[in-house]
Amino acid sequence: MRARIAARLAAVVLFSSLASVSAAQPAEFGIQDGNDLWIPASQFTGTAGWVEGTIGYGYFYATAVSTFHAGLPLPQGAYIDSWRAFYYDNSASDDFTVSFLKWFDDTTAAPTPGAVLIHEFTSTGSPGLTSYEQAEGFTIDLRQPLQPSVTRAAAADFYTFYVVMPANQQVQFKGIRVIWHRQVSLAPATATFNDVPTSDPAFQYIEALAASGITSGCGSGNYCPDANLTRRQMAVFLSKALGLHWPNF
Ligand SMILES: [Ca+2]
Repeated sequence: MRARIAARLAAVVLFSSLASVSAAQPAEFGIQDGNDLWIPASQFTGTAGWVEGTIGYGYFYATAVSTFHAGLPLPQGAYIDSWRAFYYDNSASDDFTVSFLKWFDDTTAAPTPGAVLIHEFTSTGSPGLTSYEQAEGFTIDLRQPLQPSVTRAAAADFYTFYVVMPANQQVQFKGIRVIWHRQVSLAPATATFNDVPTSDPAFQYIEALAASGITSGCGSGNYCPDANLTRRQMAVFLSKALGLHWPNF
C-alpha cells in the first residue's frame, strides 16, 4: 500500500512538474495558441483532375494547364501568422504558382464576384523538392466590403488559396499549412457601460464580453468593474464563454 501511495505521489509530482513546464507553453485554447491547419492538394478542386505523383508521397500534378482553388475555413477575427506551400518544381521551363485571395460579392445589379490578391508566389528554375513560407500578419474579416453595418446573412466573403499548375509532371503540389491564432476583437469607438470608459485598461476585454453576450453588466448601464465576482456569476461567465456542456455520445 505504501509503495502504491508513493507511486501515486510520484505521479502527482511528475504531473505537477509537467504542468509547470507546460505552463510556459501555449495551451490548446486562448489567444496565444498557434493553430495548425493543413489543406492537402486533394482538397483543391479546379479545371482538371489531379494525378497523384510518384515523387514523394502525397504530391499531385496536372495533365493539362489547370487552376485549383481551396477555401480557407477560418472564423471571423482569426489571425494568420503564416502559411507555407509545399511543392516540387524540377522543371526549368515550368513553375508552380500559388496565390492567397479574398473574395467578395458585388452588390450592383449585375453582381460579379470580386477578388483581392493578398499574396502570390511563383517558383523559378529547377530547385527540386521544396516549400515556400509566407509570413502573413493578416486578420480574417468576413464583413468587407460591407462593414460596419453588415449582417451575418449578408457576409459573403471568403478566402481561398489558388494554385496554377502547368501540364508537367516535374511540377507537383502537396498542400498548404496555415498557422493561425485567435484574437480578442478590437475595442469599439464608444463605451457600452457608464463605468468602463474607453480609457479603462480592460475596456477592450469588457466590451468583448458584453458583445458576445457573456455579461450585460450589473444594472443601470454599469459593469461594476471593481466589484467581486461571485461563484454564481463565475458559473454564468464560464458556461456562456465555453458553450458548456453538451454530454458526450
Ligand atoms: Ca520551374
